[in-house]
Amino acid sequence: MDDVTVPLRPIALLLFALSLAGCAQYEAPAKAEPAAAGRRPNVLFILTDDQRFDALSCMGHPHLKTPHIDRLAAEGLLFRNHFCTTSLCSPSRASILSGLYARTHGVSNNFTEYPAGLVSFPMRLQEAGYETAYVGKWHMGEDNDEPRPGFDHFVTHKGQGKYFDTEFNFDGAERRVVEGYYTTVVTDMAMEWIGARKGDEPWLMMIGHKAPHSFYVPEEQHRHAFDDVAVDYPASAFRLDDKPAWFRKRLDTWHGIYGPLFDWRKDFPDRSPEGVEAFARMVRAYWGTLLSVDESVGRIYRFLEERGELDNTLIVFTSDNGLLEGEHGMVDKRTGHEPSIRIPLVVRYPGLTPADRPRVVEELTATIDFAPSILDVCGAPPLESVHGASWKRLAQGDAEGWRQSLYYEYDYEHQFPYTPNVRALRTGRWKYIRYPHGDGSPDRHMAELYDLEADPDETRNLIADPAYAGRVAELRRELDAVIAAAHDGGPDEMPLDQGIQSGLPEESIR
Ligand SMILES: [Ca+2]
Repeated sequence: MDDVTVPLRPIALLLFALSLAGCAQYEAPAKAEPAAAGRRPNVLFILTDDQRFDALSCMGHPHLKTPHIDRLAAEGLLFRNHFCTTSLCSPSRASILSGLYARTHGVSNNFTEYPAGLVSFPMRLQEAGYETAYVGKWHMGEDNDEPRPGFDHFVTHKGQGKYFDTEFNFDGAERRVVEGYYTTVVTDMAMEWIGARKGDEPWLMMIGHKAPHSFYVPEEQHRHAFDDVAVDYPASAFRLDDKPAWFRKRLDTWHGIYGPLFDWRKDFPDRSPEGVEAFARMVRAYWGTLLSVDESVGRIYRFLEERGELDNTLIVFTSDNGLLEGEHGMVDKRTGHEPSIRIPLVVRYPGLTPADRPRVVEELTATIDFAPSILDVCGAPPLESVHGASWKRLAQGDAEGWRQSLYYEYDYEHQFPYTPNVRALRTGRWKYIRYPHGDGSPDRHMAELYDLEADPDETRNLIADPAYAGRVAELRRELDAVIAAAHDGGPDEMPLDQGIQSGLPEESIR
């Protein structure tokens, strides 16, 4: 086990987080503090839904232009190696709020409420005197649109919401259909609430976008933005010989490239070469929804600037999980592969990094780091126990002793039987993925090993190569240790893997 692998020891990590918070309270303000030093920053947390790490022009996307999000990065921090610890909406959202892995917070699927007694970072900020609000997709508790603890103002809807004309519940007092495009509507609501603040107390605004979640519907002006871009199935979709057999079983399903593609293909499965056109239309529509998100970021940036609050606001732009766009023959997420687990993170706050001195962070960071980081930056009391760590010091150039590996977990869902149980370890260079059956018996699916330095697209599975047997054994030992620590020594319980199924999910939960 590596000495500098922070997440392996929750108690040491807790002490570490406490010591950081202690420093934040007593240290002299850094030179980079804005003029309003001493005043705690506002927090604007912008959460997109299913945005993969490279769906930003500042992360190198060849077609999608996101100048407003890029500007945040150019004036702040671009985290290039940021990950979710479970690639699924509700579990990941609960990890963002709590700083805990899914197994510990207990939201292991999309049908579970955030636990009533579990403290979140918004609750801590509210206790510390922040005015707090949440607007948009919450999605922990499929049929519940009522207000949740920790927020003075709470506007959400049941389930996934719709790209147009969603019915929102306003503070539990009124349900009303708000006409218009979802991204614009939640942006308006957020600015209205921020605009009503009198400036006496700092505020937290969390915006939960629907975009770019399926079923992708771009705004009218962006509907044809990518019509001229040629889109093909990725090469990795046709290199499945050294991959686990379940990849091939997924190909024709709801989550495979030959399946219905979130209704972009009407006749399926379709393995014909012409079938790629439906796939191309789907991918272009996904990009199109993100153009509106970028415009939303630009509107709020200007709004904060006009209010004189831009430089005293910690702006966080991120997503709950990534998305496979045909890699390995897959669509959707849930798996341990890079497009599924790696997500965007852009942060702007001159109190961390002056706007004329932007910084790129290469260290491995994760959803479980948000709660400790935001509380640390705001000088609020930390949560008692978290699996994540504060990246405040990374933002200031101190990476000493930072984690060298990340744990990834996903539990098989009988409602979406297209991905096995997943337990994986991602280091700077290596990724090891295994698929436990769920009853403690030997794994029945082939595991995977990738050298991400030589093969960032995970095209060559090295698991069966005897030259890597020692590497596999080492990564397996570390994964077991991380799992034991993440579960506080308890058993790693998970559902039984009932295999890849071909049926479609229930219509109401798609
Ligand atoms: Ca999501």
